[in-house]
Parts: sequence; C-alpha cells; structure tokens
Amino acid sequence: MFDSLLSELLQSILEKDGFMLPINKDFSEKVSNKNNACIQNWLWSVSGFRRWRITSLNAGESLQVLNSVAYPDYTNEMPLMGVDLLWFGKKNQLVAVLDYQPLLREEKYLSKYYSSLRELKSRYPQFAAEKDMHIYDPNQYFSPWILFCRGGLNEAQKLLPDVFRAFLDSYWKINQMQKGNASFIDSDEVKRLQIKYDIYSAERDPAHGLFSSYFGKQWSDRFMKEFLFVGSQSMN
Ligand code: BLA
Repeated sequence: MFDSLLSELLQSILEKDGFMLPINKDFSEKVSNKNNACIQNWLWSVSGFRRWRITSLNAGESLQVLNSVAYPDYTNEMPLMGVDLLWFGKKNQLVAVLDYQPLLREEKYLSKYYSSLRELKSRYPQFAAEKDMHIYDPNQYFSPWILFCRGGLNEAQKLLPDVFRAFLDSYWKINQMQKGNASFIDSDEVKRLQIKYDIYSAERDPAHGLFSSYFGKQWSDRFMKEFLFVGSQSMN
C-alpha cells in the first residue's frame, strides 16, 4: 500500500545528497517463518540530521507499515519528523500519523516551526483524529497540529499521497530556514530532549508486541534498543 510513498521518501533523501549507511544484517531484512511477513530497515546519512531511519513491514493482507523518524543534528533544535502509516488490508483500515515532533511545546518554539503544518492540517479535516490517542500522551512529543487519520481506502489512496508530499516538502523547507537562524535550545539540551524522546517512545511503542509475534521477543527487544530507539540505551 505504501510502496510509492516509500519511493518518494527515498527519492527526496537522495535529492538532498543523502546516502545509505550499513546496518546489522539481522535488521536490514528479516523474514518471519510463521506469518509470511518481512521487515526491511534503512538508515540514511543526510546533511543536517544525525540519524534518519526508515522501516517497511509487509505482512500482506494483515498489515503493511511505513515508519520513519528523522533526528536532526544536536546543533539543530527543529522538531523530529515522525511518520507512522499502517494499512490493515483485511479490514480496509488506515491509521496514518504524521507530525513534526516538537522538543518543546512552548509558544515561541511552536510559532517558529509550525506555520506550515498548521496550514496543512487546516486543509485536511480528515486528519484530525488525535482525540483517539490512547497509548501515547498527545502533549508529549506531539504537536497541536499532528496529522492523524483513522480512515479507509479513500483516505489511503486519494488523500494520503498529497498529504505526505506536502508534509515532507515543508519539513525540508523548515530545515533550510533553520540554517543560520538563532535557536532557543542549546545543543546539550537538544541532545537530552532527543534521548528522552527515545526513552519515552521505547516505553510506549505499540509495535513491540506486533514485532514479537512475527519475529520473536528476543529479536524485537534488540530491534527496539539497537535500531528504533538507540537513545533509550543512554545513561543520561
Ligand atoms: C499507533 N503504531 C500504532 C499502532 C501500531 C503501530 C500497531 C496501534 C494501531 C492503532 O492504534 O490502531 C505500529 N509503530 C508501529 C510499527 C512501527 C512503529 C509497526 O513504530 C515500526 C517501526 N508512532 C511512531 C511515530 C509516530 C507514531 C514516529 O513510531 C509519530 C508520528 C505515532 N502510532 C502513533 C500514534 C498512534 C500509533 C499517535 C496511535 C496510538 C494511540 O492511540 O496513542
């Protein structure tokens, strides 16, 4: 379901002269013996970012996922880019979450980085399901303009591609604008907040059970710590 969005994401990283970094073979591609599922992971080096990870999970009709997080350099206070797209084919259900995940929710930070997301959200009222958030805390590491859709085929095929493109384009623009601009948060604090993000996300991520059922608990524990949320291992 998300192949064209994945290609678009990869293409846009390549246009910014990003290049792929090697990762543990056990993470780059893993096939589930029992459930006919395959997970693929990529790590990119992109100027301005210390880590950009992408995950694609294909469990056929049961579930397809595209997940990505961009972590800016510690000298760059801008929000992280978070995307979590899920398609449950048997039920024709889409869960799509796209956000510029803020390090702070203070007014001055939000007014500096969120005009484009706010505008995008106002154009897509179908992406306003945030009241349905039960696992995560909407006030931590999500913005007031999070794009969140619980929908069906129409939303997945007709709306999501446009939303995704605009969301990505604006994120690159924010990154461009940020260069050479004064910041509110110094790099030690950016580091601390990004690590906190990984610790928080590792605790809450609803995917762990799902990974365990496909690939076993041992692999899933390692995958969470060593690939998805590397900072959660930090002692800070
Ligand atoms: C929800 N994400 C979910 C759910 C699953 C995943 C199974 C629950 C589905 C539901 O609520 O119906 C799955 N998450 C995954 C998978 C990966 C993953 C397979 O990370 C693989 C790497 N989640 C993120 C990021 C964001 C995010 C970066 O990983 C930010 C945009 C958001 N996912 C997010 C939110 C929900 C969700 C807000 C709804 C959960 C809730 O109700 O609080």
